[in-house]
Amino acid sequence: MEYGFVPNRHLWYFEYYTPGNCGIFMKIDKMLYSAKSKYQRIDIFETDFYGRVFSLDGITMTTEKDDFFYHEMLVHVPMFLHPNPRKVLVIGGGDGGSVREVLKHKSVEKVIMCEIDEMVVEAAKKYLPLTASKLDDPRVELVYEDGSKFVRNFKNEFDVIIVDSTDPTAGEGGHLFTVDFYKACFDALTENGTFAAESEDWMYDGTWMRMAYSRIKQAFPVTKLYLSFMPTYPSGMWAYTFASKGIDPLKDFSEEKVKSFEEELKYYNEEIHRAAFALPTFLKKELEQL
Ligand code: AAT
Repeated sequence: MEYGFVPNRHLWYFEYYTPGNCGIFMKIDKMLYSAKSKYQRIDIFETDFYGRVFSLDGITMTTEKDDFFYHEMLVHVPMFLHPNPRKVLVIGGGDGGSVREVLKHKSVEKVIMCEIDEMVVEAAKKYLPLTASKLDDPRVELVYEDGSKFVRNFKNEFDVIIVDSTDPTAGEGGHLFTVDFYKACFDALTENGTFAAESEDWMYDGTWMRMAYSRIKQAFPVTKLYLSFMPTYPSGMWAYTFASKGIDPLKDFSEEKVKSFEEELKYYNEEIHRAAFALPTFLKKELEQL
């Protein structure tokens, strides 16, 4: 590993956080892929510290070092809360990390991943093999369409819906942050249906975090925000919203089910599940007002 700041001999990646005057940077060891799709600029590069990094329009989506923090927390919370998830819809998530986690649950017979940008999926399969490892599994169906339109084709169909979307301000992500979209997700879920959506961070994108939560609340009777560490996303503290037609994320949670899970999990466990729903006082107060 090379220490020290020698800017002229290297390529550097800078992600600017909202409102644009601070952020994160990394030294690029090798560019693996750069392209402009119809929707966004896609970059995948090798770094010494974070492993391979996938970025869209200069915003970090996945790094090999911490992809499990985000994907495990987004996926296993709604998956473990459903009594028997068989059919799952992932919206966005083109790198494949969410699908990989969904398929750790043996009850799953089918996962549809609706990603708007086929070029993201093709690039992930080629350059992010650890994250995209399950995209060719026979239980997976890939659909290339705007998820906010696709979900409207279904009523009472999916046991779990996972929204692994870009920020509302980036690419086509905004469609996945509307009340109409969340209502369509509600309709597409079965009676015991559970739902989770990435919901930004309090520090830099608090307006969107509150917006996502309050809009999901307009569509679902049970809506709870939860948090996890996510080192390479803005502020390192990431928010997600769990929602359901009736299942409560704490009262209906079975610790035994998690303890007896046979697949390897690196972040999520039964204690983390409960702890993730414990919110700091300032955040609790803010959400009570919404
Ligand atoms: N799991 C990786 C993390 C992501 S990727 C989000 C994906 O959502 C992208 O591949 C993008 O192309 C896709 N996407 C964006 N809009 C839509 C849409 N309307 N329909 C379907 N897919 C869409 C998310 C990282 C979170 C950001 C952290 N700051």
